[in-house]
Amino acid sequence: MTTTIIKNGTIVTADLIYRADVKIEDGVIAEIGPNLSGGEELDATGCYVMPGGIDPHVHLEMPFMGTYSTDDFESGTRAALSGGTTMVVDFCLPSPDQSLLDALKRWDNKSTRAHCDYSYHMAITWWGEQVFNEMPEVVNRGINTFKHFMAYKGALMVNDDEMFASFQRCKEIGAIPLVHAENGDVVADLQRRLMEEGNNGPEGHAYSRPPEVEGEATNRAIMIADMAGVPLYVVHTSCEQAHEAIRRARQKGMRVWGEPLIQHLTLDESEYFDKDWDHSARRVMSPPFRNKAHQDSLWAGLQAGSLSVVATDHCAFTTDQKRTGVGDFTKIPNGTGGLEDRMPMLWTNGVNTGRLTMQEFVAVTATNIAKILNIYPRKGAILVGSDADIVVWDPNKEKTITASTQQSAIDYNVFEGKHVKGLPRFTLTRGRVAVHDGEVRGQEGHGQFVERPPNNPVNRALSTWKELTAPRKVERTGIPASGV
Ligand code: DUC
Ligand code: ZN
Ligand code: ZN
Ligand code: ZN
Repeated sequence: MTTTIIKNGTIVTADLIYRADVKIEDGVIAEIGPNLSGGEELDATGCYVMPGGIDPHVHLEMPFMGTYSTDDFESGTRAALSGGTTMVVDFCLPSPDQSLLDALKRWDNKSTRAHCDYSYHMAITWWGEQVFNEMPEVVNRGINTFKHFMAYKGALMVNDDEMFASFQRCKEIGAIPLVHAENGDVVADLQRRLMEEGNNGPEGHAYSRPPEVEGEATNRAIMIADMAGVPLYVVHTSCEQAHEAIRRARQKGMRVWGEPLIQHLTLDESEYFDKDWDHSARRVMSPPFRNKAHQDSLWAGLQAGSLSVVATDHCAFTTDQKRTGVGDFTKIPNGTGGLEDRMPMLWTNGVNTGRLTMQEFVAVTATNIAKILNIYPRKGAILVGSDADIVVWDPNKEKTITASTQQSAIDYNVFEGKHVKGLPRFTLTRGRVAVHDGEVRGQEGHGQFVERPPNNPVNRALSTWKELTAPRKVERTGIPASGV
């Protein structure tokens, strides 16, 4: 049995701040209290002992836009640990007509290299009887979330009837739907017009995806989720219009969660204008960066609790990969990195500025998502019996972010030159010290798949719509129209 004791630190959870040591036995928290001894000691003097971060939104080695995202489960989870994140949730993406279970096999092969624990969301990339029939087995395999892309027309996008059918299926099987909320039809039309007018540079990407397309799709997904009677998790909420829709739904009593990204909280749309092509293209992601007013809205949402989780959508492409879009912004692979920088950037720009309390920091980086994903208190907690996924956080440790020292495998960093204060002294993944004073000592294959049992909280629908016929049809036509 290996025993480790974190000594002399201050524990910070989503609820409490108190001084205590933490004893870890075989990867699990065994005891919390004063003056513990009897094992390898890690000195946490001057540090906060917090649940390791959970990033619920990453794309590692993802096939996308004609290429694969460059960080895989090896470099991606190494980057995560380096920044204090101890669990990631990736997206399993079946190709058109591919069985969900076959896609899962591919993801299981890729994730064998993970340094920290992980899980997947299953994406609904097409719709049909097979998908409908396989969804319960996906839940049996420990995956209780299904992702729907309302954008990427002609590729990943699902139509509203498909989304409605899938949301209803999610309700039946105890799963929570996720949405990438952008109106894919309008985006495609704006892209075409911009290209026709000769606006083919990276700034065209931002013009083609205004806040309105996100606000519209967020509203639409919320209404459809309400009709289906399911909760809804909205990924990468980037603007006031989407935040407003989420706020309104929550205020009415719906379980709808919004997830701003650290990139949208700290970088703005000026990154796309009057910059060289590479600079802007490296920052092309969907949704794009917004102006300061939208950033203020996201920070306010975290403070007020109308937004629940800070993620990264880590989907890293090299400069060479980005350059496939020279002359046509619609071909620039969408995605930015952030896994390694999420926790230090949020601490620096949230806690150090007074916008977030330390407990709120823990809530939005770990505890809230652990509860939503039904893995609390195994993850996201400092409690006896919880996995020892812990970050020992030194609030006085500083650095300037630069690609030259990052773990990520790409050749730049969107936060290049940003100064952060607040970094891990130690990161522990199930009791194993993976970061020690800034030195990363990963272990490929240490990471394990975390099963997430079904947990669909009853969402009493506000909608007065009732299904006209039951069971509904699985085909793309024949879904009864709303009776309201
Ligand atoms: N947005 C991105 O920027 N990259 C991956 C997928 C997505 O929705
Ligand atoms: Zn997305
Ligand atoms: Zn994503
Ligand atoms: Zn040391």
